[in-house]
Amino acid sequence: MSRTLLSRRGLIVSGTALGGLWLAGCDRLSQAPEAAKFLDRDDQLNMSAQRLLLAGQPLAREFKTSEISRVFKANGSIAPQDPAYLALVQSRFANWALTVTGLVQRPLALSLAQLRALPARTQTTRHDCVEGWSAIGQWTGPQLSGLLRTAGLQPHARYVVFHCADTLGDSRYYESIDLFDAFHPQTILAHTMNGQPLAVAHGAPIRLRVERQLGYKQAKYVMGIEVTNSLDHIEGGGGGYWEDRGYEWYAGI
Ligand SMILES: Nc1nc2c(c(=O)[nH]1)N[C@H]1C(S)=C(S)[C@@H](COP(=O)(O)O)O[C@H]1N2
Ligand SMILES: [Mo]
Repeated sequence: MSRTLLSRRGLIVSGTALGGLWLAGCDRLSQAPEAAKFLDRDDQLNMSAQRLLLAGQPLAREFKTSEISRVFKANGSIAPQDPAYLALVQSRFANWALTVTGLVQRPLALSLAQLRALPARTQTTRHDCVEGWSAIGQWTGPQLSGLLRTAGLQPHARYVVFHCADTLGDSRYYESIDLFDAFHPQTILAHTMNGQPLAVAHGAPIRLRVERQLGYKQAKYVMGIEVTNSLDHIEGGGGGYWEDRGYEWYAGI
């Protein structure tokens, strides 16, 4: 995977690499209980440092409601045929729950009603698909940052992975983002599009909106959120369905 030195992922990776080097030199020290305490604090400092970087992150452009596209193309999976998903549609997602698992302090399972009751952000943004079309839509849903704070990240958390309900060929759709995008204010789990409950074609019951990234990062049919420190063990290891097929993992625009 090629990356520019200045990519945000590069910053995290090199930060981790430096930490690793430093730790490698301090093996004996780290066996002492006092040092262990210090190391814990060091991890927390990494997280606060990341939060500080986040504070200065620019927002994606937001549009006026009058600029919402009259037609917003539905693309990729538009009617998943997976039996478990069809059963959820049948029951209007009454038995659906979004799970938050992995490197968290408190795993969560939230019903659609619970997600809809959370404070929500509404944003009108432009979606850009690599296939060469764009559309402006209005999205409403809770910020991902709120959910992650409720679940509490473990110190080694690096990525947030979205597991989807749809299968293309014989692979499940999935996506992943780093903590910069996960805590970005415009990163939301949209349950509402243009003021209406999200339609199946657009990813019901919830889909990710990570506004500074291309269309394929906007995971639809999100069933589970997994916090990890590596993407290597998931599906093809590329961090997403399309990334496993050659697309760039970092799809910033
Ligand atoms: N689960 C899932 N998410 C997905 C896809 C998909 O096929 N399955 N397609 C991606 C692509 S390439 C695009 S452009 C957008 C399309 O979103 P839309 O159907 O709301 O236009 O969803 C993205 N998220
Ligand atoms: Mo796309």
